[in-house]
Amino acid sequence: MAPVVAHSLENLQPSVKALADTGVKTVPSIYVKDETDRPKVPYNAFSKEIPVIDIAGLIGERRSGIVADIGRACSEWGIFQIINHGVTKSLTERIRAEAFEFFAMPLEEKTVYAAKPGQFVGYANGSILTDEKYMDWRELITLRCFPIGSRNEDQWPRKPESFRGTLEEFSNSMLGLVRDLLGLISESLGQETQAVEKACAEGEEKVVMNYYPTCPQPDLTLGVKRHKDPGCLTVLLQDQVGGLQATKDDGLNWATVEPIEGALVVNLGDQLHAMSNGRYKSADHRAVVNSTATRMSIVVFYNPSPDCVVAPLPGLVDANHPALFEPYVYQHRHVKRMREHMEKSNA
Ligand SMILES: O=C(O)CCC(=O)C(=O)O
Ligand SMILES: [Fe+2]
Repeated sequence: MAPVVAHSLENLQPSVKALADTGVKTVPSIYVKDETDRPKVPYNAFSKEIPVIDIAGLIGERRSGIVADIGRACSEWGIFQIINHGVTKSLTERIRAEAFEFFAMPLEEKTVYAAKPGQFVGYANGSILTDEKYMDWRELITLRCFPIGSRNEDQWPRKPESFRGTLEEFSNSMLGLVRDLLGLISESLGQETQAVEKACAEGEEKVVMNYYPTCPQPDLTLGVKRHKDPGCLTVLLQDQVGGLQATKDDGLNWATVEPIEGALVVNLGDQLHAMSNGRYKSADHRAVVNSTATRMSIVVFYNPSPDCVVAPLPGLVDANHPALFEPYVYQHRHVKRMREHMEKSNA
């Protein structure tokens, strides 16, 4: 394990963007992954396998077909794309442009928003955790958006000037979409529309912006290591570069999500896997980088409230379908890793 360090200017230097800007020819060893973790499928070998679902006409007669498509995608992949989702192009373009401006700032200016020890929000290089064995080839900023009282507003960038207003607009619009999707997913499980949202208690929304500069040796590293999202539902806005990969056979084959102009990627996290009593997959995914184009993703995470008791939805448990998960408190299970890290960094 690498030692725990603070996200200070000294420790963030050089960030991956600074490395890319200076034209490094080799990847520093801290970014080089173990042989078995390195990507074998390039960032632009796009797959046609991951479902693309048109959700136009949600309230009308198309709804039952959309629900059926979503149910299939959730049980087979745990990841799919949606088009005609109602989040406007002008808003996604604005947030993208402003996030790009943020990452383009000198490291000194970004470090103003650096993650503080023990708090897993704000700006970081590689990972918000600082005790990872290998670093990821990315810079990121994590912004809490909902409930309003949970906002880390001191770390919401003040530059560009319109950033905060755009983030507010984007997170509101995405939260509306997330709620619609949770309704469709609940119905696809044969439950009432509000079932999953209610089961999350007062759900939390955070936005993570990932910036992946070009990398001289993309075969040796990853933008984000293989993982499943710890929360409930994730909606991701990617650009036209490509790099998000998912596997449904435990890493044997990797499918690269094809960038589609105007589409959003939806993936399920561990909490929906548990709430669905194992019927739906938590998407197993990672991001790869490349040597020609900088990539950026803007990711909305919807998680249960920290004190929420997570369990399979009662309507999905009966004599023939015993509960596969004992109830647990969300933060005890999934913030445990963060806690352990926090104890180390406070030591
Ligand atoms: O950038 C991507 O495509 C993936 C990002 C991701 O998986 C995450 O932030 O959890
Ligand atoms: Fe993820």
